[in-house]
Amino acid sequence: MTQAREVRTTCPYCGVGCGVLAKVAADGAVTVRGDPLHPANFGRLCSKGSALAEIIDLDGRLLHPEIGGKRTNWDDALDLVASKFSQAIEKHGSDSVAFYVSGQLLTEDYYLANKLMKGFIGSANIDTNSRLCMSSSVAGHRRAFGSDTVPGTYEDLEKADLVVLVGSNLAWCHPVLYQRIVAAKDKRPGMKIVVIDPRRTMTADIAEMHLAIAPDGDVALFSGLLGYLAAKDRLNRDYIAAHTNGFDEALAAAPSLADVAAWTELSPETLSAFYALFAASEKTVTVYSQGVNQSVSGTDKVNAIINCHLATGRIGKPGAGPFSITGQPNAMGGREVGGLANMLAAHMDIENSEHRDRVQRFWASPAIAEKPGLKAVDLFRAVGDGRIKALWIMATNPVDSMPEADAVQAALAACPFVVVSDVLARTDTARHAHVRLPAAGWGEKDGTVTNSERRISRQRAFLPLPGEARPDWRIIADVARRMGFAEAFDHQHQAAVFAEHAALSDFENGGARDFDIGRYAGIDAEAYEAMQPFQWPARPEGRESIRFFDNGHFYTPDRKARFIAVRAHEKAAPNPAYPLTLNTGRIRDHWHTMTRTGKSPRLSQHIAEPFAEIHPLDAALHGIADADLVRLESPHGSVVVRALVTMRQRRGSVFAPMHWTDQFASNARIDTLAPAVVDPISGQPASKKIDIRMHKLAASAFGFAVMRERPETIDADYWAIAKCTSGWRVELAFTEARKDWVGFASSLLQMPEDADRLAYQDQSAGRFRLAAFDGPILKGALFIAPEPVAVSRAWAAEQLSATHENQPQRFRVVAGRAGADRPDPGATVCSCFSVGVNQITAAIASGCSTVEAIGQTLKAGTNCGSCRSEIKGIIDANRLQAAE
Ligand SMILES: Nc1nc2c(c(=O)[nH]1)N[C@H]1C(S)=C(S)[C@@H](COP(=O)(O)OP(=O)(O)OC[C@H]3O[C@@H](n4cnc5c(=O)[nH]c(N)nc54)[C@H](O)[C@@H]3O)O[C@H]1N2
Ligand SMILES: Nc1nc2c(c(=O)[nH]1)N[C@H]1C(S)=C(S)[C@@H](COP(=O)(O)OP(=O)(O)OC[C@H]3O[C@@H](n4cnc5c(=O)[nH]c(N)nc54)[C@H](O)[C@@H]3O)O[C@H]1N2
Ligand code: SF4
Ligand SMILES: [Mo]
Repeated sequence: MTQAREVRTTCPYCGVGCGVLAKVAADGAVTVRGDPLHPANFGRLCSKGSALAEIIDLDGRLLHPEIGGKRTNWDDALDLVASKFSQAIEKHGSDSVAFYVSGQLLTEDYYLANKLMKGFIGSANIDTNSRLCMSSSVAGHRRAFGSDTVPGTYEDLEKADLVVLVGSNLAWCHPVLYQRIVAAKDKRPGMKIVVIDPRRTMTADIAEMHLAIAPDGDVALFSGLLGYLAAKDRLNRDYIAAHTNGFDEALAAAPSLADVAAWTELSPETLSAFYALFAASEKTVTVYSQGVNQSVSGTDKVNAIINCHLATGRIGKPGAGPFSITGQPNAMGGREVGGLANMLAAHMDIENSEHRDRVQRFWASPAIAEKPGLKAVDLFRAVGDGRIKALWIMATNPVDSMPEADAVQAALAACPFVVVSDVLARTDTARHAHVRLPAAGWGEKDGTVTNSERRISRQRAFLPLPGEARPDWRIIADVARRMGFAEAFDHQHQAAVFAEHAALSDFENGGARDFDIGRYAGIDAEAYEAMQPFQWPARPEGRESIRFFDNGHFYTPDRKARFIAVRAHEKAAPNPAYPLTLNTGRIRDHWHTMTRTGKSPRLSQHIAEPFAEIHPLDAALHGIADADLVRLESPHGSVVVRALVTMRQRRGSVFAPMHWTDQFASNARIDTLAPAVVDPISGQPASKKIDIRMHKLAASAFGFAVMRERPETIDADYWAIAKCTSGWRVELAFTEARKDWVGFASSLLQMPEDADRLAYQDQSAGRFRLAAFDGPILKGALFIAPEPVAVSRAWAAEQLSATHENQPQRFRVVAGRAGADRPDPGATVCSCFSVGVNQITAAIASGCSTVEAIGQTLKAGTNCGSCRSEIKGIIDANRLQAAE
């Protein structure tokens, strides 16, 4: 019998980069826990990290290479990919092919993809989903620092007296980092938090100040702050003189307080209070992510923030600095290898002939890209108009995540040759592939990732490779060899790829480039296996500071940082045809296009349906009530989602998550609405400010169903499906009521003719209920009503796991009612222990008045802690109710 073993690895989700201990029991069962020794998380994990064992099953996996949708062998698939790419290059030139890659590749995969395209194919047509994610931060860093450097480290968030979170929903998107701030604030209650976000997110619940800024008011806000700091004499003149250029021009661009107020729609009092707090807090960290990056003024927002830190000398010091926090597990690794179309490898510049020459000599390559390649939006346009003849997509799902997603879909459908490497067989993108290559997933592959604080950690395999899946780096090297580049891609082990990457970072560096991990240039397989997490720089000689720029020493020609004179754009006139602003983003328990979190019953319970957060006044104006279905429309497309009416939303704005795809809902791909409008400097799409209109979808019937097997197709005008413990749960709506509900139920529940069923129908009232049993096992149940169905979702889903021996128990299912002995837990709040809102409310009623007390009574919030702010929200809401 095999022995149980525990493997040190890293979480494959967000850029916090938490260490994970994955334990494989003797019987093969996998459990995970946080690695207490990892410096990113010290043992903590969030809800997504805690549920990692639920997503490693082989359900839906792509396990064999496919050509034209048919299984084939690796040799044929690789030969075809290599020959199609070679032919296109020969016939149409090297710019007629492209790679579209991902911040979810490991550094070794990414390094080889970039090397193949830029050094051997000789084009820079490799771009990445990081274009949609933090390219504005990269551009802002390069403008200010001359390099793409993140100056600080996580510890700074704990040491700061003031943490300003701009366009970051840290509580849901970087939960462990958020927990670290919460813990620091508990210890040092004087610490202040400011959240700048148009909507009141869960993150705002720990904030002293929430500035509900008008969309894209950030340039005006921070430019105004620079003016305030100068006016109040709070500048660090020594730092400005010694280490920077361009201060006067930047200051001259600062707007008046009145202008800032007009731009941000914040009162002068609120602005002054924030400015005074910033001015007074020497130890300030400004954290920012997508509310800053994903904007037409994204790069300017980044520089407006950095300007304020340079002007006060608050950079690279313990507890002080601007901090761009990355989304994906290896967004930073991608930047290090130069995976963006406008970068070279190892933080070198494609426009710099010396750099190009250096990289080419190091690679001993036949070619080197001479100019930047196509950025994501332009790249898919070039696919659409036929300029790109062969495209290889790795570890990303652009048919769901790119703006003008329907145009991207059409472009893929028209492209002569599309290759998709993915772990799943069915994604909205893989559907359009001529060749599908089965990639090894998390837990099966070995490599490195770099987190937001420049810390490089190992991901380690603890599972065998399933089917014929292979690690991405190996697939890329196999194709490169077949294209005639055998010598440069003869790596036998991922350690050899990492060693080469490390050697390039140190090659003719001599302190001229920030990214240097030369200490690892000679690493062998054994040392690589034992590698501990480390932060760069890791130069061959000696140890050095883990922070950058405290003493200047920027990477510009004169070693000084650059202030950038940024001005707020003219405010666009409202668009009467599309009067609302759609803001898009994330929820706590789902990851992007749900290819992994959608497999987890626990994570699928927190929010099981696509939705739109709408302000109560906007809802009233549109005749929309909570739980109605609404259609959101832009000139590019339309979606149907559930209305969530909430005061957390700003008037005039609607928020919808980016997660739902055609695999999980009838019509909820949010990027079909987004125009492909980008920041002119970074090329990053403006995913947070989309002109839309909205109306209520008149439904004649609503439905809810649970079933053991996922139906092949769902014949309803609206549906959304989510995994639950023993099957699936589905929300339904119909514009016209049906006559034959039994027929509908038969196909939805995949009910055999002779199934044992109980049904109830009131045709005139539009009500129908049916439950089908296989012995004591519930096969499925369907509930139809003229209004949104009021059955407890958690209870109904649980019935799939329960046994129903006798008739009263079966009747209860049809009645949609729990017995008095089984109270309805309500919507899941704590995913780790499956605790619902009703259970928490009951505990509050019986005397629990703190998050800790709830934890002691129900365990809720005591594992990953991601739901603690929601629990606090429920306690506060109950307190308010009691006071009324
Ligand atoms: N649970 C979960 N966590 C994730 C991910 C996930 O899919 N799910 N994805 C990861 C990835 S790749 C990324 S990039 C990160 C993203 O992490 P975040 O950037 O924190 O997440 P978002 O929800 O995209 O957007 C953040 C906030 O920006 C606000 N915002 C919108 N417009 C503006 C504006 O004009 N100004 C300001 N100041 N704020 C604005 C939005 O209201 C939103 O609350 O999350 C990572 N972590
Ligand atoms: N409207 C709107 N759109 C957005 C955003 C937004 O906020 N709003 N955010 C943008 C941002 S920040 C991001 S990062 C993107 C994310 O968008 P995507 O990158 O498109 O989303 P994912 O679902 O993470 O796609 C990853 C794919 O890789 C596969 N995969 C997982 N592991 C591996 C592996 O090891 N190898 C290979 N080959 N494949 C693997 C998964 O199955 C999945 O199909 O979305 C962007 N789009
Ligand atoms: S915060 Fe959560 S999702 Fe992010 S790395 Fe840590 S465990 Fe993974
Ligand atoms: Mo991202």
